[in-house]
Amino acid sequence: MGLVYIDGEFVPQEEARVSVFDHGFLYGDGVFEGIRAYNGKVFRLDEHIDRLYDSAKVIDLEIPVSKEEFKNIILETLRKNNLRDAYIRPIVTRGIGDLGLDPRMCPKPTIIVITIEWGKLYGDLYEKGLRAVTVCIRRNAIDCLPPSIKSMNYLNNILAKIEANAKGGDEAIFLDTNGYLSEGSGDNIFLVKNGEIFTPPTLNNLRGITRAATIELINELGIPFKEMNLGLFDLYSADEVFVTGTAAEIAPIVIIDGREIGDGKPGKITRMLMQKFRELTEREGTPIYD
Ligand code: PXG
Repeated sequence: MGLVYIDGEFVPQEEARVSVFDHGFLYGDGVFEGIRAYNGKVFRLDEHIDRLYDSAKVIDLEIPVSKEEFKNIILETLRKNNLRDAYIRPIVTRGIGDLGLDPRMCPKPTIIVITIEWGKLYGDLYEKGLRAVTVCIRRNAIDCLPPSIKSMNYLNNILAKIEANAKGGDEAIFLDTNGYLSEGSGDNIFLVKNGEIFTPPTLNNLRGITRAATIELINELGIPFKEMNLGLFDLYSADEVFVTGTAAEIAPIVIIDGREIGDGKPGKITRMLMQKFRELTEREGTPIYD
């Protein structure tokens, strides 16, 4: 049975519980990460830890262990569970408080690390491509709940997912409150037009680690690339569209709101990047075992 790290202890999965007075539970007051390990190595661990601490900083939550200690907790949890290919979910909540909102009533953040064995998110959809739909619900406005915080408040994303499910989409695509393209419910979005690759700047979306890795690959391949504000016109008229995320990796989107993207099959540039990304995840990472 799997072991979950909670505040210094490794607890069997079935007994892994948090208090109903934890503000993570009561208010979604906390931050998290989603990390992958491939073949015994954790992909971009430093980047994920940096983002976790940045998210915590923005919500004024002081994580009571150092980054180095946090990395060791993650590696130790993977070792305790004998994992080599895994999805890793570190969570830091505000901790136990009273029923009021005030975070000052929560003296000690709760630290949790869940690890599970994990393969591919979308199965054969990587070959066939995903159907996506744009959703009515807009991405949280940057001056309300900045989407760059990876917070435990995921209702905005879940509302998008519910809408995508109802409309028969594999993934939801968000616009922001100004009508600019934002991201998917759990991934960043790119499009290809006339041999050039475009993605929205990160103000209205999560600063994806896979997004950053994908941009590195694009630059290595020498493909022209631009970060810019994009809209529905760009999306529907693109030659190729793909999403990037720790869970999704790089996944092609072939239909959006009933419109075929390009010829309705995963595009050449998307497939090339998927291959390069696979090689990257096999090649680099923090070793779990010596
Ligand atoms: N945008 C959002 C809103 C995300 O939640 C990404 C982009 C991609 O970021 P990374 O750093 O992973 O490249 C995420 C990823 C899921 C799921 O089920 C995805 C995420 C979190 C929880 C669940 O797909 N985060």
